[in-house]
Formats: sequence, structure tokens, C-alpha cells
Amino acid sequence: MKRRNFIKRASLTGVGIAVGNTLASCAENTSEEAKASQIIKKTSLPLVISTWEVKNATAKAWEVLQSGGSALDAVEQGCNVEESNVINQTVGKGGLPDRDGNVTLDACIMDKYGNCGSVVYLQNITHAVSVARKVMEDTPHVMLAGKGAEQFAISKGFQPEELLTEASKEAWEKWKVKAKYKPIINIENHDTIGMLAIDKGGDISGACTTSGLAYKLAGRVGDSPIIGSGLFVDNEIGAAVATGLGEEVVKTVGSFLIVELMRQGKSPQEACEEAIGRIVSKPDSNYKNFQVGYIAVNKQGETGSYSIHKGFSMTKYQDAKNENLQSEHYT
Ligand code: SD4
Repeated sequence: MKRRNFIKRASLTGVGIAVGNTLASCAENTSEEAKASQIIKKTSLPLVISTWEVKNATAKAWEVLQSGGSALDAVEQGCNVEESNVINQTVGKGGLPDRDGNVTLDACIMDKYGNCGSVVYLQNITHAVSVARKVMEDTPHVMLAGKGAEQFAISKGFQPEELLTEASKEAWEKWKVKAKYKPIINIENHDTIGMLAIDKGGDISGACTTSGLAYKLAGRVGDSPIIGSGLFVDNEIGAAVATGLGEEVVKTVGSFLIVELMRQGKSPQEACEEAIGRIVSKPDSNYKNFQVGYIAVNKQGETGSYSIHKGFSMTKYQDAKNENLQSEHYT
């Protein structure tokens, strides 16, 4: 079977399964195509969802979408808001540093064509997600790291600046004197922003940006810039993005997994739950000690979110309605 037909079939089957109740009300309407188009009409576009309670960032993305902008511009500009927000100590400027006091950023972005760009271990540049977009659009590569990424950013006109704020420096200095301190993601540090949007044209894009695990070993990179782990977009199926302990997301290639599960017919909610299940059901999983959360959207505009522990939430803009929705959780 040709790839395109295969995708179409799988995705239409998915619609049937994912929204079975709604379909039941569609009386005797027959073909899968007809059913799918009825569902698509029911969904109001555009929409944007983000990990955690990031109202300003999501509002910015919504503004871009409302004015007819692309999902790609929306997720980039939305994430930029949080990258400049020095109060948020897990993203961009003001992010908590690594063990040695260096703020290092990871970010990626993915468009409706499946193109992607990513930066890892980027220093001295606030808008990591915009650098990732430049990698995607202006180079033949997908990923740039460290000094090379920084030099590339500067060559593209990004201004280098000190990312370690007084508040983050103070927190790091306090951390240094505490004996046996063990950072537990989501208790001491969370809010990494992952954002997924569908624009008025029905096209999907996503982005993710973070300063990573606070007080990490120098050189550590998490899931957030790894395409398939921290983020995955397939414009024919849907998209997913992760937050939490990146090592666990990478081990299960979480975001790609969710999109593939949606391709097989699972709803975004079911797919997020199964991806969390893959982490917690490992024989040696010590999931009680860390958090992972996922959000996802399918082509029909249905959304889902799930995490290991309670406390995770998703911010959603649709129909000019702004909601912060507590996510269901495993524990
Ligand atoms: C990481 N996933 O670097 C990121 C951190 C995060 O909420 O999402 N924190 O592992």
C-alpha cells in the first residue's frame, strides 16, 4: 500500500475509534471519509496547548493564530514569551544553571512538513527556540550544539547576554552548600514549555524550550531538543510534547510513541496514558521519584494530557476560551 493511502486509512480509522461516542450520534452515516469530515467540522480551529500554566505564552500564540498566522509562528512566538520571563527559572533567561553555574539551554521546533531544528547546550542566547528555527530553515542540519550553536546564533543576529540572573545564582549558591541534595524534577524544577498548535488552515507545528534539569552535570542534555523524544509532529496525524525527567522520556522516545499510537487509532488522551505506562511499567522503574508529563493533539483537534504524578497541567486556548486543565495522572 502506498504510504499516503496507508496514513489516510490509519488516520480515518483513528477518528472512528477516538471519537466513537460522537460518531454514534451521526446516525447511519456510512463511509469513513464522511464520518471523518463530520468530526473535523465539529472541531473549532485554531487551537494551542502548552505544558504547565503558561498563560502569557499561550495567549501570545493564540494571538498569532487568531490573526491568521501559522502554527509555526505561533509556537515560536509563544515560547519566546517564556524564554524572556526571568521569573520562570526553567526556561531561557533566568534558567537555573548546571552544577558549575552555567545556564545551558535546549530547544527544538518542528513544522507541518516534518522539518525540524534543534539546539543543545546553547549558552548566552535567550531565544533558543528561535535559534532552533534558524537551524531548521537556514542550514542543511537538524541539530547544533554548544559553541557552534552559539556562534551560529550570533551570525544570525542574536545578541549574546548573561542568562544567569541574581535570583538563579542565589538559588544555585544555596544548592551548593546543601549536603546530599538530590534534585527531583518537578518538585524543584519544572515549567519547561512545550507548545503544540493547529492554525486556521488545519496545519500543526510544535516547539519545546528549556534550561533543563537544574544543577545537572555539565554537558548534560535532556529530551527537550531531541526530535521524537521531547517533541514530535506529523501533520497528517497529530503532535506530542513532553516535560519532566528527560532521561526517562528519551528511553521510551515518548513523543514519537504518542504520535504513532494516535496513528494506530488511539485518542490523544489514550496515547499519552500508554506512553506514561511504558515508563512506569518497566521492571526497574523508580517512577515514584520523578515526574514525566505529556500533552498531545490530533489532526481533529482533540487533545489529551497525562503525567505520572498529580500537579501537572495543560494550558489550552480554543474558541477564545483560555483554560488551565489539571491533567489526569498515574499515581
Ligand atoms: C529535561 N525535560 O531537560 C526537561 C526538563 C523539564 O519540566 O521538562 N522540566 O529533562
